[in-house]
Amino acid sequence: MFCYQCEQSSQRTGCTAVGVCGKNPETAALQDLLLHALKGVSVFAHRAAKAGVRSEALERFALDALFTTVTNVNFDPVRLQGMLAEAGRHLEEARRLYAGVRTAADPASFNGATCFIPAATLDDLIRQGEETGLEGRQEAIGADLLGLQELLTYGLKGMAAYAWHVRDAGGDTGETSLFIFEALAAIAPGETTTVDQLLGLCMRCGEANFRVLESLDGVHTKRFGHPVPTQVRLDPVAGPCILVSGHNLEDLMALLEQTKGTGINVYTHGEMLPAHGYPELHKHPHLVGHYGGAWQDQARDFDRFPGAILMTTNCIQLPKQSYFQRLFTCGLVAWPGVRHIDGRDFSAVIKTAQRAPGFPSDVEGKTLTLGFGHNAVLGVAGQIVDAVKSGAIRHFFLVGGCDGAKTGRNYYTEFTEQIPSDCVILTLGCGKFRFNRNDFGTIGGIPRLLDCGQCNDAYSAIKIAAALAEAFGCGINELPLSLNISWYEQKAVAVLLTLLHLGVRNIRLGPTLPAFATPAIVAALQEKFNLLPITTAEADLIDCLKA
Ligand code: FSO
Ligand code: SF4
Repeated sequence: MFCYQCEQSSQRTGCTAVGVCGKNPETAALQDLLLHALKGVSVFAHRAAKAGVRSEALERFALDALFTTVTNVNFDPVRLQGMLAEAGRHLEEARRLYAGVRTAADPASFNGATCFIPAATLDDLIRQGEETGLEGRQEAIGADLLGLQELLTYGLKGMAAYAWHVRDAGGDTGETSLFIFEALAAIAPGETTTVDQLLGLCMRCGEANFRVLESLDGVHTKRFGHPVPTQVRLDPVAGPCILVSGHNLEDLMALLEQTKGTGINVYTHGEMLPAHGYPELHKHPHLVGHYGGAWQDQARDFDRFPGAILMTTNCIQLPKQSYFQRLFTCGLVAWPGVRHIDGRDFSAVIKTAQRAPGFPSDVEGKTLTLGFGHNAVLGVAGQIVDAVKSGAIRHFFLVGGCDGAKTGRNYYTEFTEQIPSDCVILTLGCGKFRFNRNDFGTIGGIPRLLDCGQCNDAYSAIKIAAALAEAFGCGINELPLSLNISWYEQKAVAVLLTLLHLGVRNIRLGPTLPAFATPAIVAALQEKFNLLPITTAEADLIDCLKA
């Protein structure tokens, strides 16, 4: 296997024997094959769409297949086998659609990924997958072109994950899938794309992802109301309990409905924390608080949690035996042997919670305040602008993105701790767990730490920055604003491409630069956007504040 799609990649070059995330070579080969098959589907689906013929089933499949291959989503070879069988059927359908409208090449004259036929057994599928990995492609096109193709692919994966949530919440994602078909068709085996074409597609991916993030904000605020500043309890309440991790607010909503009146208390974990800010979720009195830290703390947190646990999206890790039987997955998340919930019938989760010991007593303790989405922050925009004009607020920092297990990520704790007291920190994503329990105080009643939500809520941070720029009559790059982004997996890649598409410069990206970004790719991004690696908290702060 060879995989370098996330920040955790081994030796900062790529995972070969086994993934640092726990992905084994068999699963890696099946994921590579799924992506290969989707490229084949895309070649025909893109051409058919250009001729005005579309298929909702193919468009859905594009999102499912890409999100499935995001880091820490699906570790289950059997589920991947099922998706590969589906891929074979979708490829037939895409070929048929294209054949019906073609004005150019006969579908039989295509080769490469368009000829994919899923093997009959799991072992043979794995062998097929091994032939589609990155090593062979690197030999064929070189590290720079491969790195750019992968930058695009990971941006598409991240965007597909966000779009999957849009669709799940009732939004329309057809246009997103059409762009995915176009982009994947351009990098299907046998196609030739230049550096400039690939960079162009990456920027268009950022643009498409901006629209996805905007839609996601729209569907979530329509369904659950605009987030409002909310205090969240961080300590347990006596009684049976369910812990909900991941990003899917729809799953949490369904679970809250199904646990009404059962006496079960529901807690958020990891990226689910911002759910408390949404009025339609917060109104449930049995959504009692948040338990634990970010995704990489799950083994410790789940082990100690005395109830059932539901993982709605990434980032799942190898479950410990101590909670294996209390753990459930839903949506696209899968781990071999872990019970999977289809169709949002959470009765098995509820039964497990009822049989588990639950928390013996209330623990009084800390709370934290969140819910600073764009609506809440822009509601006090006048106050913020006045505070900047009077000098009470000197500078804004956006410190957010993903967390991870590496010690180098302490940088973000140190960085925020050293930010002077006349500066405001915007945050989002799971990276905030490095510092969100610290008391940053307020400036003239405005909290110094404004939690905009999940990484899924990057739209809020962008909207706030754009509104500030408008208020000051300048561009985002001229604002007293520094972006210090931590990345881990491919959703962060999609958000980065969106920021670059918007022309945002001087972004600090850490804790390490992507392994797929060759020196030539890094040089290109530095030249165009002055993308910066992190150094030390002290030096980076001085640099941010000197402007
Ligand atoms: Fe984190 Fe995981 Fe939100 Fe990612 S929980 S790392 S970018 O999946 O999604 O920030
Ligand atoms: Fe390694 Fe990350 Fe790929 Fe997992 S997803 S195999 S940790 S590079």
